[in-house]
Amino acid sequence: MTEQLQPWDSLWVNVHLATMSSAGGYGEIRDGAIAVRDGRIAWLGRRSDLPAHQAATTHDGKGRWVTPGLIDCHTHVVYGGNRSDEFEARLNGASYEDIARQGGGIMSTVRATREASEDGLLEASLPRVQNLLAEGVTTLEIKSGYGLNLDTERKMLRVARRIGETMPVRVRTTFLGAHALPPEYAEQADRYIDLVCDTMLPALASEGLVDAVDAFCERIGFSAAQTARVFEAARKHGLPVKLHAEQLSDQGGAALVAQHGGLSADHLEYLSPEGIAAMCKAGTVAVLLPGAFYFLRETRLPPIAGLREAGVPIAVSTDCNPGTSPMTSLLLAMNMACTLFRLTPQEALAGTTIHAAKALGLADVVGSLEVGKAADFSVWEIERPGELAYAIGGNPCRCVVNGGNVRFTGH
Ligand code: DI6
Ligand code: FE
Repeated sequence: MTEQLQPWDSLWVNVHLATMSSAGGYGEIRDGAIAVRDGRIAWLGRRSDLPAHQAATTHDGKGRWVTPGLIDCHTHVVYGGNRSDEFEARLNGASYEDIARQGGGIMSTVRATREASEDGLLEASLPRVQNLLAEGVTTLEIKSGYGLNLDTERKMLRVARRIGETMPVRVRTTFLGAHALPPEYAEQADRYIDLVCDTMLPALASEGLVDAVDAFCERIGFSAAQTARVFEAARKHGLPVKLHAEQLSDQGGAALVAQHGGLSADHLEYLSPEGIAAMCKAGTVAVLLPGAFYFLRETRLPPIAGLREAGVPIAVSTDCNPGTSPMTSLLLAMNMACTLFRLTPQEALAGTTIHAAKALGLADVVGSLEVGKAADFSVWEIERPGELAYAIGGNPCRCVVNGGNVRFTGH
């Protein structure tokens, strides 16, 4: 029997497809069909073109829409405790930078994360992951960065891996040891960077816990020179880099990560034209995080028009974290990207599918509905794909397929 004639494992009919495979559009196929074999998309197209082919299971999509599974490409979803107290302090007048300088902010989450057991940390993180998955997320990036010592960074990354093993989601881990300076290294940032580069990264990489390396290049984080050292260490281990860049000020971080062939530069409110040009040249994705913009009541907009003009791919993510974006809804992030940043709904959906895949180095594997890619897709009760970025609250996700395995979301 030739490869072609092997029966499909499953076939979905009576669906509309938003393939996201063509630049600038949804790649719509109305009254389409999509077939899965061995966890991959084996065929897709108009139902009227469906070849005669056996399928072990046929699903009636009831006229719903199918999109690529959503990809949340920037999260800190694994952490201990929460920071509702700081939310309150900020509403009483304190700034995020004030709180960070007083040992709160990231450090309060570091304390809670260090104290948690590995199982406790997993248990605390799972409800957040479940919220994301319920809205059609099939790929999730998870950063470390609330440990700031070897044992706790390892614990976070192990929890991230366990999420990928126990939940129906593809997880990519990112080592963010250079997130903040731990109190043990006060006034010794360079020595802490030595620890990150010479001890933590080699150990964690050799344990298979690291898929990419990130840093926080900021006045309250690390300098461009320190960030460059982290990137060089990543290169030694053959790991791709990305960066929290230009969130609160312009540190030239986007150009730096682009020079290192970085996957993405994230946040970007203070991105300069030089940064855009460098990202364009390197093919570095711009990851917009409207949840953090909203939660910090930032007013400076990322230079969307400049990014568009330069053709820099734009991704959108939750930045789910306890300090600046306690958000577990990627659909809300898409809505905010439209309302706050004036992305179009099509750009917002590209930002959580094909461009988010690129931001994770997974553009050949996921992010669009194409034959040969993983059968990761979500089925939605909507009338048109633009509806995903439109509604606030409510969850139109009815079913999710991960590597060909069907998961009903229970709605
Ligand atoms: N930028 C952010 O928005 C988060 N980390 C970062 O580098 C905030 C992290 C926190 O405040 O806990
Ligand atoms: Fe972040």
